[in-house]
Amino acid sequence: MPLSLRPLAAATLALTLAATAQASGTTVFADSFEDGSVADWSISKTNNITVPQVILRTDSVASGNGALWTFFDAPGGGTGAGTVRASHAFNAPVAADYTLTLWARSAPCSGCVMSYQVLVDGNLLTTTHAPNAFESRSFLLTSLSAGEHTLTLGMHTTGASSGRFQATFDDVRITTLAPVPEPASIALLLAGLGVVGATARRRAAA
Ligand SMILES: [Ca+2]
Repeated sequence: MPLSLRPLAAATLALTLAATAQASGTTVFADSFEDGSVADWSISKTNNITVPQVILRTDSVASGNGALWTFFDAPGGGTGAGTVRASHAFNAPVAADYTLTLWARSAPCSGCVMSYQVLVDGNLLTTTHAPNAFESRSFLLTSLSAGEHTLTLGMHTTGASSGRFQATFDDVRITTLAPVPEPASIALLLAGLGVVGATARRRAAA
């Protein structure tokens, strides 16, 4: 190996070792709703819903003592189809495939269909009718770009007459198996590249 390539090889090896250490998977977002608040989730809704609710649920959870509850109460006479959603930002540290897992359920609906919905960056991943029973779901987020993204969870009904229209979520987690370099290994890489640059400058000067 030419002498000038050795520092670069060392830097590459350092990065590879750092990457290998992270290969067991990295969680970039998780919420099990056990901290007693969902105030960090923002609310959105369709125009016909007057009182959207995104609150902590404690009486029906998939695990622990809290879950995210999206719902509205329709007055008698109905509001038609409606949606209430909760959104939260998450950061993807590297461009890669990510996995979103969660538990969700909706509720029965007489004369209509009530579903839970999952969206990432506004793209609908599913609309699922799951009356009365939590189900475990997993979604592959393919080729997510590095940077900030938005996770949205909510309920949708095809037609609300009167009563409560709802969906509940728990144990939300986003992970990736892609190497996510820690700041220390990034510094090591930059230091390695600095050595390469210094070596090249010395050779150019010689
Ligand atoms: Ca929980």
